[in-house]
Amino acid sequence: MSLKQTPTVAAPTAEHHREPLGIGESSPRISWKTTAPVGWTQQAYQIEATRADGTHRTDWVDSRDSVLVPWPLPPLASRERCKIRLRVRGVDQVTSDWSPSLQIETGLLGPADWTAHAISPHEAYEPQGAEHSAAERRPPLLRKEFSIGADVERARLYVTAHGLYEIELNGRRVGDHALAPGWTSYHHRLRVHTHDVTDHLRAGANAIGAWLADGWYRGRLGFGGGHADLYGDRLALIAQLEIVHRDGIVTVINTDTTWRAGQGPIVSSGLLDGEIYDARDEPPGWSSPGFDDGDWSPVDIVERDPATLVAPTGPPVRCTQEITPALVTPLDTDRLLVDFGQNLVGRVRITVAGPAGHTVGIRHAEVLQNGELCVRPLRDAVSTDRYTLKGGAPETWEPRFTIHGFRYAEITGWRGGDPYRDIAARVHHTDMARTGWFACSDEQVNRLHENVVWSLRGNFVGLPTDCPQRDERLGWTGDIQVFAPTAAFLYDCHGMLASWLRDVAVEQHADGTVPWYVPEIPGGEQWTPARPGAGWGDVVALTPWDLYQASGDTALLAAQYESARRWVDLITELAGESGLWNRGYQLGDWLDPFAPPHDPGAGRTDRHLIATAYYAWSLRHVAWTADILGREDERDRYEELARRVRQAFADEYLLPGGRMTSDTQTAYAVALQFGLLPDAAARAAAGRRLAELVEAGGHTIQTGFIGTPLVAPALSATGHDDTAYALLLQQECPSWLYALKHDATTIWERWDSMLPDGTVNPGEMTSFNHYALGAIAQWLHTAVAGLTASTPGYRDIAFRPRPGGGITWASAAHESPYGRVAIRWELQESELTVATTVPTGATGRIEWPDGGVTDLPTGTTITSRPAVGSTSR
Ligand code: RAM
Repeated sequence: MSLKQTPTVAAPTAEHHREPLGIGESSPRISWKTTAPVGWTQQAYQIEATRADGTHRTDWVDSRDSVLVPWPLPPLASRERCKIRLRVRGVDQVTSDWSPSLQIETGLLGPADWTAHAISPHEAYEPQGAEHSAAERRPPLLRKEFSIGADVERARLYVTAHGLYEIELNGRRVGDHALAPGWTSYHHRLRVHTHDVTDHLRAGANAIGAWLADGWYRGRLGFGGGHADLYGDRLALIAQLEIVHRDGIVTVINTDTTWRAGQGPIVSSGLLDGEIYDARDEPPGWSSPGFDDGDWSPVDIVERDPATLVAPTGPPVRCTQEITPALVTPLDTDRLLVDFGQNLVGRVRITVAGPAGHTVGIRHAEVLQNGELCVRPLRDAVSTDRYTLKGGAPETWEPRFTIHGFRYAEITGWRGGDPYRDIAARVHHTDMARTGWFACSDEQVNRLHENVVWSLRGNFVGLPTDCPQRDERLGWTGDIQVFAPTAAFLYDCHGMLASWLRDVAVEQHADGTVPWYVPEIPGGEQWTPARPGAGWGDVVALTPWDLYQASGDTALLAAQYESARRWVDLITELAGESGLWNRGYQLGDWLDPFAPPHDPGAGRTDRHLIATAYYAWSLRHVAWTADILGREDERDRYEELARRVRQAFADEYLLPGGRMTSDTQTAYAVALQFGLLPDAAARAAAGRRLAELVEAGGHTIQTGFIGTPLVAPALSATGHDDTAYALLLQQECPSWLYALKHDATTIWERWDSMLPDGTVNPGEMTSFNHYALGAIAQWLHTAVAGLTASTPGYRDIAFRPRPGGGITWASAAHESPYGRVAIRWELQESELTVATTVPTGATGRIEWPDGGVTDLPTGTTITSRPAVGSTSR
């Protein structure tokens, strides 16, 4: 009897959504992962959609594609629910069973769907130019009561705010999003979340209540004291609660002038300052029906163009982990020092009991000095939460509208209770799916990798930020530009970054200048007005491409193309005939350890060499993008420009004999990795010189933000893996592992954020949670473990294990668009054994250190080969 094994298909996904409720795409693209016997190839797929008007099956579509295939049906309408499932057929004519279903639901797709208004507490009298009083600035509560019948079929809440919000229905919190709606370019795009609130409603009287707080909208942001009211000085809520009854009738509860505004227990709340909360001011039952809001005030309608309301493309911020104290040290009778054992981002939850009016304070810091919190690196961020008890039974509290970057907390006013039980740190960030893992035989390298993961988590809060602790926390373009490939391996951050890149495009200046950080806020003389900066502005050309490599999503390239083109056109104008970008302000190899601490841009590599290198590299990316988008004329034009700039670069910065005008690691690494050298001989010479320089530097780091991500890959690409390993495994300052001596649990901003003598770097800019220098992790994934995508979306996978550094085994895994890709290699005596996993729909091959190639079937394969080369340290 022939027993043909049938393939199985997992539940499909729509676009890059983790939770496709309230999506903004009317024709979402569909992806799925198949598990099939070795050798199976998809020949066709068929999609079935169940909509209100019945179930529809598409014809079989002859295609091998399974990632982001076009929506096969008429577009979805606003609020439409649709169930999707599919099956696939192989070239062997064997058909799979139907996959499990995916439920998709669109949000409000157009401005006409909005009947809710933006409402804000009534301002009675507003003398021109008068400052708002503290009471007026106090974060308000808003509420409304309504009545419904027993026949609720389903209910949806579409909600956003000027400021931050949390919603309660009948006394119970709606959803678990934190810091919603997140920070976007508010004037252009304000994110709306959709919640299923069916279970919150009941027959008869109901009440909806909202907490509001300053957040990014009107809270103090930025350095040098910062600025408040950057987007406006009035908080507002926009909520549309749509209740569908069993007979199809819809009741809509909108934010409008029938709502009431009152004072809540939050005295003040700021992202940088922390939250002050007086529980004695909690109005009991305020978000339930029957509450007497007679002394609350009316609300005003304020301006908001519904055309600027957008659906999320990525997951919300959430609490993703709770950490209990690793060590609690009493400092005084009622003062505790709590060490959570991990530098993290989020907030502290306390459970306390005591008399009404007693206040417990929580201060935060990333490091200690002399046994106390070291808060100097926070600069003007106060980062202090204060909770005043209402008295009586134990009270549990966590601030609502702030987050801090910390490993240590100092609790003042602590009263009894077991701190190990009653204090917890709650980690917050964009709730992305983890997609990448790495491990090896060297525990220190594993910790380094773990630190990169933690710095990613700490800085991805709806947008990619530079640091979570001090008075900054901005969407710096250069930091994510160098880190995006690493991030896209570790987490599915496509949706979050796609949203941020939209903001970058809308905030790009009329002349094409890309702001240093987005959203752009005043930054003092150095940053405002923004000037075009190499490595930072190039985010618009490089990052969409990096995300495309991970996801295979060409729509992102299309969406960002104009922005990328405007950037390179601007630089072309600045460079003029020479093809060299050698004018204007540049950050260069920012934080080169040889730059003076007060002038981090004054690194040893010629800034204009770096600028011209980036210019050429971005031009090529624009040309490649144009090619994919079928814009052939533009492709040819940018390719030709790129060729000229490469030539100009070589003429200007490459000396006869193969040295460069800046004889630095960054210069050679950039030239190698950005393809700027004329031929193989020049590449080999640059690789040799780079290796010499790394060895001459005693394998300590001699590069900043620009060079650091490129040195190890450039060494690997030119046959100097051993040198790259020595660089990785160096422990003296500056090095990656140096930080571990100081118990680092995240990646630092400066190589010596903590000085060798254990004191905190006195520089103005000393973050302990900055992901840029963590870009080395991508070399761990692609070279140490050897997992690389050779075509976008991991459709073709090359496993290139390069054992070295005394490491005896390494492994990496990535949840790719086709399914799990994995490798684990092990050196035993003189044999290298490699176990690989290739998902259905992808191809895989091993490229051995000795140059041999093994083509792999799908599934898991174990292969061995005599080991070559040195593996000693
Ligand atoms: C610092 C930021 C960021 C960097 C800029 C140039 O203020 O922390 O990391 O991109 O400077």
